[in-house]
Amino acid sequence: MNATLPRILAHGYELNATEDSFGELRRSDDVMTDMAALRGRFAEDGYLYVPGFLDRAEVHTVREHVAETLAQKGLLDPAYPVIDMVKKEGADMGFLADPWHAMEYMNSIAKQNKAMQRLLYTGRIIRLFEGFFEDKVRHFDFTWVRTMGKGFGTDSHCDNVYMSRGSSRLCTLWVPYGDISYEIGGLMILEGSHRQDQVLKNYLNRDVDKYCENRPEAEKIKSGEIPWTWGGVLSSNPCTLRANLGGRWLSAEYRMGDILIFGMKTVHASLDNQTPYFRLSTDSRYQPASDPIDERWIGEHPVGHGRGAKKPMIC
Ligand SMILES: O=C(O)CCC(=O)C(=O)O
Ligand SMILES: [Fe+2]
Repeated sequence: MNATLPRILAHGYELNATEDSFGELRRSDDVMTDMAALRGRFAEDGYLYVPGFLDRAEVHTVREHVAETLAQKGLLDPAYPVIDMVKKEGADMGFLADPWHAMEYMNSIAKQNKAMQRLLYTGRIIRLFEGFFEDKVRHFDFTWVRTMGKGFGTDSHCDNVYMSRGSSRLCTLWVPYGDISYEIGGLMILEGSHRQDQVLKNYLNRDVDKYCENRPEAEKIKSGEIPWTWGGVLSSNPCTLRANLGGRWLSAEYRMGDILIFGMKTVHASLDNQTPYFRLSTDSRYQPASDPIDERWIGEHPVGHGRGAKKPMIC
């Protein structure tokens, strides 16, 4: 039994009932000054978890700006300091279920937050990826800003199904803007899942923006009436997924300043938020500048999963 841990939930399922089902992410601060070792660690683990890599004050500034935006949108409980990001009772985040509204919301929060742009796309992060890729770095212009209220986290998936039209070396950077206890719920990674690409072959080959031209819903997808028929989720039951693929779910009680990097074929999800606090994090994407790029995520207003991204196929 993981006796010292609180209940850790994902999609309502308890993850930490036994030690062979849940554990902590391996830290990679020991290989940060040796790029060959860092690449080796990434190949071995499918992720890099580096606590305290970023300046906490800079991360906090980003949080201040987002908290202010949420307050202006009327989503925070006015009885608490804005910076605590306590969700107002009844504040409806339902619009995030629609991928187009979610994209607009994330893009506007990210674009107006200069501190976020600076933190993610200049300085230490870019230097780290330059060393890691041994190349100039290009990042997606779109930033995924997650303001997760009480409730289920993100279901298990690989990022490949959302952004695989460019570089195979694309990496995700996940950054927490707050100290995130297990009850607030941050990102988790399925141990060894990046080596399961044969088992996951059919899943990994899919692209959420491809649609079947010869199916009845094709017209609605083409016209934009419905965003997609499949949202990219690998499984909404993290326990059966783990039982099938093996490995433990790995996570951490993140602190402001920590970073987590992972590849396109690493299975991940996030823990449920059991508290009234919003969980704030971003995910952003980086690749070698000389590789092709997935055009869906480029430009002032990236098309994302919108109409212009859809590709017909015969099923
Ligand atoms: O933060 C989350 O809930 C999900 C993040 C994610 O899927 C990612 O970083 O790729
Ligand atoms: Fe993801």
